Amino acid sequence: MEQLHQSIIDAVREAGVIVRSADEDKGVKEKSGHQDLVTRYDGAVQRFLEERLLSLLPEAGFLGEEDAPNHTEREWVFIVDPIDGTTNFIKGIPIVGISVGLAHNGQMEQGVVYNPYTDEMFTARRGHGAFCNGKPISVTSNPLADGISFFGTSLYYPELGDRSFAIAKKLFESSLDVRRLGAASLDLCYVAAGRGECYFECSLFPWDYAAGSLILEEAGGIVTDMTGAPLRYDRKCSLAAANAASHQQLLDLIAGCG
Ligand code: 2AM
Ligand code: CA
Repeated sequence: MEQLHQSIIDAVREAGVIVRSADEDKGVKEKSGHQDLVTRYDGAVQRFLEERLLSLLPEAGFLGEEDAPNHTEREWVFIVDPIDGTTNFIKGIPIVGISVGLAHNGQMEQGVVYNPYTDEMFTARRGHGAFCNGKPISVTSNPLADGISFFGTSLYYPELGDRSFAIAKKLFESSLDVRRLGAASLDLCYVAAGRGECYFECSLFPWDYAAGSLILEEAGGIVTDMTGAPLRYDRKCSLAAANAASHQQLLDLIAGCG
């Protein structure tokens, strides 16, 4: 497992070279709509990772953002977002995650999230702790009142906008301040690394949070959906993630927003 983990990290680091050396012209196209964009690099990085990862573990299935799922009923499944934060990537905002999770019978066993611009490699194996560039990381013990609150706007679902901003407004009033990074995988890693205390988003796909959720848990945090139920990795989910000291407070605040 340790050897496999290192090989996954190596593959993700190589994928980072592709992202970092992207042309000015990224070949931007609309996917489902005006706010849902994709570049030719999303597909290229996914193809690179699919080939590399399946060569490491040929019996695994593969679930990625950019293509059809491949044998996701298998015991082992890679769950991959080749570029998390595509809009940041297009705009030149250096907050982008290459996210690779490895699930075993529906439970995350390994998580790797790499920001190729800051050269930060967040990693975790179940039961072995969480790391950034090889150094152990852990959540803070701050209550929300002393915390930074990350959130995502689920912008692909305009009907969730009012709810997202209502919760964000409450967090703005109840914590030190709010931040919106634009890459769910890194929101989770930032809470894991103690750069903030909580994160929520009303609707995400498994590839956005698979790796980051394990990294956060291994750093001592708690992540559930916004009702407090365990995350699922086979369909969309809302996300409520926090250090252990403020997770219940976050759930209560969300429930208080209706
Ligand atoms: P992306 O950059 O890979 O598209 C921003 O709020 C977060 O939502 C990002 O992590 C973004 O990932 C993710 N996201 C992208 N497409 C989505 C979709 N259709 N539904 C929900 N979340 C999405
Ligand atoms: Ca993506």
